[in-house]
Amino acid sequence: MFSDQSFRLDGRVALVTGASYGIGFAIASAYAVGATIVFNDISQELVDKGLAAYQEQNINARGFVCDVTNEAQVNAMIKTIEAEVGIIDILVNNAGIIKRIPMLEMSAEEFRQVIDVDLNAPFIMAKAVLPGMIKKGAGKIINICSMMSELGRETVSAYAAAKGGLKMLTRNICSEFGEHNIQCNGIGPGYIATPQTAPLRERQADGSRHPFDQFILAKTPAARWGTTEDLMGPAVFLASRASDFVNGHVLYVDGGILAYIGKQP
Ligand code: NAP
Ligand code: GCO
Repeated sequence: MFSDQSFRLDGRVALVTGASYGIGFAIASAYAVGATIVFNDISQELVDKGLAAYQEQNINARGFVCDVTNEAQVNAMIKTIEAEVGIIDILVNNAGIIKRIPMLEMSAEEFRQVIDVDLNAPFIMAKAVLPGMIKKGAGKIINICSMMSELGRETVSAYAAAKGGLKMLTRNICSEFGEHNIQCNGIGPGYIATPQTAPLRERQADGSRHPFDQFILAKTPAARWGTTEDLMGPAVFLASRASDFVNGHVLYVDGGILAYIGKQP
């Protein structure tokens, strides 16, 4: 039966990767209204920074140092979480990197590094949590995709390849595990003001907006950059019972970019 409880996450265990700050931190903070929060990041320094930030919001989060590309580290972390916190109900694959390098200048090694964090790691993470979810008969996996799951752009070949692949991994996890009452969906953030996009928003020497900043404002019907708060409601929806029949979908939270041809001259 539908009620206001349908959107609540009480009693759930949510693991958000790379969630010391930025989009992951915002999503975990939204989940903390009902769920127990666990996060990881790549270094102790970042985990400590994250723990302090959660504490400031009165959120009692557990933080782990874990490189999401390292299968042994991931499996050890999941084993500890399952033993000490509980089976993971909600996994958000948020950790990601970008390298903005023109394709002809990009080395194969640089390309591989992006694919490793943005595509191979969500596979490793999902593989580690799925057995627990199958045992429980329920689970939510949310992959943080991108505009680049749909669109290309100069300098982001590896990122676009990885995020396009992540969209298809999302559909495949849905296909393979839907019968276990496991939903795997993506969120495709538009251009969100975080440290990852700070170089694209830097003010020019004369105080004017960066040309890329102006380009994004013109491409976005909402005429602004997104905030990390903009992702909270969609992330809660996809983690909650209200979305139990939504599977293999990417929810674009982009202020309308994908619907828009761009400002007419
Ligand atoms: P971000 O700077 O990309 O934050 C990601 C976090 O993941 C950082 O703490 C990062 O650590 C961590 N991380 C990187 N590699 C890792 C690894 N191997 N193992 C564990 N953690 C690792 O900031 P964000 O902008 O909040 O991005 C979050 C996600 O949203 C990413 O997947 C990104 O691609 C996606 N996204 C962002 C936007 C946007 O406009 N900002 C739009 C669409 C999608 P370091 O700080 O050391 O790198
Ligand atoms: C870029 C940006 C994007 C965004 C985001 C868009 O250089 O074009 O960094 O890739 O971060 O992923 O959805």
